[in-house]
Amino acid sequence: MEYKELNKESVISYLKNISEVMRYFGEDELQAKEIGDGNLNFVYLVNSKTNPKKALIVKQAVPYLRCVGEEFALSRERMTYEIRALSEFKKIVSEFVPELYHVSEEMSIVVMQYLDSHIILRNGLIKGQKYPNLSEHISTYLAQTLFKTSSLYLNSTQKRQLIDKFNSNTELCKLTEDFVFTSAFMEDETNDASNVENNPHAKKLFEDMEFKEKVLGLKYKFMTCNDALLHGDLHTGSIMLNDKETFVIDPEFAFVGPFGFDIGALIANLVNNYIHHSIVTTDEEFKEYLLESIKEILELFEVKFLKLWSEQKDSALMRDGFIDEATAQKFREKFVKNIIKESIGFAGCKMARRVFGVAGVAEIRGIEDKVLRQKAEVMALKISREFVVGYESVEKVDDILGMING
Ligand code: ADP
Ligand code: SR1
Ligand code: MG
Repeated sequence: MEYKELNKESVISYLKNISEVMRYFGEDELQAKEIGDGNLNFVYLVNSKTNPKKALIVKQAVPYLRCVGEEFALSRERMTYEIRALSEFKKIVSEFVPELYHVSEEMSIVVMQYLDSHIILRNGLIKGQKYPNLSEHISTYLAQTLFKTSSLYLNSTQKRQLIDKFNSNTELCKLTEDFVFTSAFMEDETNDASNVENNPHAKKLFEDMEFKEKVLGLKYKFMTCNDALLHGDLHTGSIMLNDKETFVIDPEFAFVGPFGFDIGALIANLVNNYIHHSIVTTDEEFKEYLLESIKEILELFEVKFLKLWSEQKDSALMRDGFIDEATAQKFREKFVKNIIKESIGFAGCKMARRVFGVAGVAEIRGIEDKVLRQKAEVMALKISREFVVGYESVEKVDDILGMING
């Protein structure tokens, strides 16, 4: 079918021709509304008029960047990578990926399970909601997806095929190169002009050569490392959950990149939330919960990743019998420590880009009181600087907590 941009009326006619979807809805009359709150795409909630709980999500990419407008062209091929990544991750961690009902690369569409009792993690955390399974679930997600798409698990052919399948996601990789590693740290027309102008903190950041030199090193890793298949945009807006279940959505930025990038994205966004609660609610107990969650996620990730690795005898990297077990153990432990270090460098870039860059986060840019917002921005810049300049000296998870509340 030739590509057509849908709206809340035509999405229903489109679905009427999709047998897997109509099997789900039966003869029910359907209604649709657009509920997208992301930066890039359109998301429709389609449900039965008589039984509104019978519902599916239709997500369609349009040939531009939604948060900027039609003048910022962006090819809709990004949905092809989202479809591929959802399918790939479904094979590895099916419990954390929504059910897919229909996908179409031609229409840049995915129809998936409606997560009706789940909330976007960012929104839950802003309200001070704690999630008892978050650390356990997300550390499993990270360990499984990163390990099982890497050369530590796959054989050489499988790994190269994975790179071929994902690393032509050039436009979205370029968006990250530009918006996460570059424009937010210099004068650029895409920045949040109302805030940058005459702002001494922006001037200081843009002139901070020690920080920017480290950012260049991290950007280079992002551009050249082929460690594992990444989600590519694993902020707290890409996780939907409740007390029992956790789902990871929106992997359109997927590509085979550095191990630390997804972990860093998550940590950055948890720290942004910590900053929100430090400045806006001053809820000490919740701040403690956030720090505890960061610690748990990183420590559980290390344990789970190492366990998966110790059980894998042969891979693209390792041949059984190549080294003795004690040497292998030492190699693995050092390797995982490096992933954690690197993730903190990426976390720093990810935090700092949200201060003056085109896309802010609700925790900071959403603060209405200007004085409080600036306090939050200064705190974000201070922590992100600690992360970016100091990530190579991180030895243990407590060093990271020290950088956050130091
Ligand atoms: P974008 O690619 O534009 O960032 P997202 O995939 O993040 O779009 O989706 C935007 C919003 O749509 C999410 O923040 C969430 O509120 C809603 N959404 C997306 N997928 C689902 C789903 N499977 N179930 C319920 N809501 C969803
Ligand atoms: C214009 S950049 C938009 C941002 O939104 C996505 O969620 C990514 O984080 C991207 O950098
Ligand atoms: Mg998104």
